[in-house]
Amino acid sequence: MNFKSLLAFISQYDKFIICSHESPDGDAIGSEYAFLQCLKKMGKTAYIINNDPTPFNFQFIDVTNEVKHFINEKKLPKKLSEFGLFIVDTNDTNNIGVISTYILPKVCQCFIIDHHEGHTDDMKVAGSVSYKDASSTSEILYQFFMKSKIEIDLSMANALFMAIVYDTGSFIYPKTSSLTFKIAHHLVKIGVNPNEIYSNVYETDSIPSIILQSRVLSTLELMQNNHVAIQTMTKDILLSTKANYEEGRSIINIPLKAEDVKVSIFFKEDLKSVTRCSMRSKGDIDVCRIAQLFGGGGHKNAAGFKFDEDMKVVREKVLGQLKKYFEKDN
Ligand SMILES: [Mn+2]
Repeated sequence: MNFKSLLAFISQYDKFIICSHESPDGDAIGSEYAFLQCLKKMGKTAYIINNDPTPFNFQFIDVTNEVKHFINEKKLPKKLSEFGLFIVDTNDTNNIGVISTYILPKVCQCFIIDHHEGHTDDMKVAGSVSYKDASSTSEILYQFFMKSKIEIDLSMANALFMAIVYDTGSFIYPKTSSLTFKIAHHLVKIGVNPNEIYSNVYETDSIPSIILQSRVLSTLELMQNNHVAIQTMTKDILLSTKANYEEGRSIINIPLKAEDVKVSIFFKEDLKSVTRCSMRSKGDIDVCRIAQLFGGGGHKNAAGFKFDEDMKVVREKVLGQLKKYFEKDN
C-alpha cells in the first residue's frame, strides 16, 4: 500500500475534520476514531463530524467522547477554509449527508480513505487511498499506522478491532484475508478483548429492535425459485415498534442463512421518509453493479442506493436486473 499522497495531505494542514457516510457503521466509527487519535499523535488538531449520531452499540469505543455529529452551522469550528477534510469509508461525496452542504464547500480540499467500489469526480478531492480488496477501512488505516510508526494504543486498537469485526461479519465475509487475521492478532496482543467487543456490538440490542426484526421478517417475500428474498421496512413499522432506523440494519442478513437464498434485498424507509434499497449477495452475483445503475455503490456482495421513485417501480427494476442472473439456471 502506498501512503505518500496521504502523508502529503496531512503535512499540508494543521487542522482537519474527519467525516464518514450517512448512518455510520462500525467500520466508519472505528476508523474515524482511530484516525483521529493518529492525527492528534502527529500534532494536528482534528474533529469528527458525521451526518448522524453514533449508533448506540458503537459508542463504547469513543472513550473520549469525540465522535460528534452535525447539529447546526453555529456549532462548527471557525475558519473552515483552513481545514482539510477526510472522508473515510465512502468515496461518494453525495453519501456524507449535510457535510456535503455545510463543510465540504468551505474546506480547501478533501482526501478519501476507503475500500468501496467506484470513485468520485468531485473537484474538491485532492487524493485518495483506496484499496478495494481491504476487508475494511480500518485494515487500511492499520497499515498506515504501522508504516508511519504511529503507536497504536489500546483505545485505537479497540476501535480498529471493532471496525474489522463489523465489516467482516466477525471474520467471515469474502474480503477477510490472512492479513485481516494478522492484524486482529496484533490488536489482541495490544490488549483488545474480542469477547468484550462482540458483546458490545452484537449483544446490546434494544427490545424495540427485536420487535422490529419480527415485523420486518414477516414482510419476507421469496422470488426466483427462492433465490431472491425481499424484505420491507416502512416508516409505519418503525413508528409502531419505536425502534431506530439503524436498528434495522442487520435484518438483511437473516434470509441469507437459507441455502437457497442468493440475494437479499431490503427496502427501507426512515422517519424522514427517505427511501433506500440495500442488497446482499452470495458468490458471483454483483449487486454493486445494480446499485450503480441507480446512482449508488458498495461492494460486489453488499451494496445499496437511495431512491425517490415509487418503491414498487424500483422493486420491479431491481428484480428485472436480477432476472438476468437467474435465467442461466432455467
Ligand atoms: Mn467499511
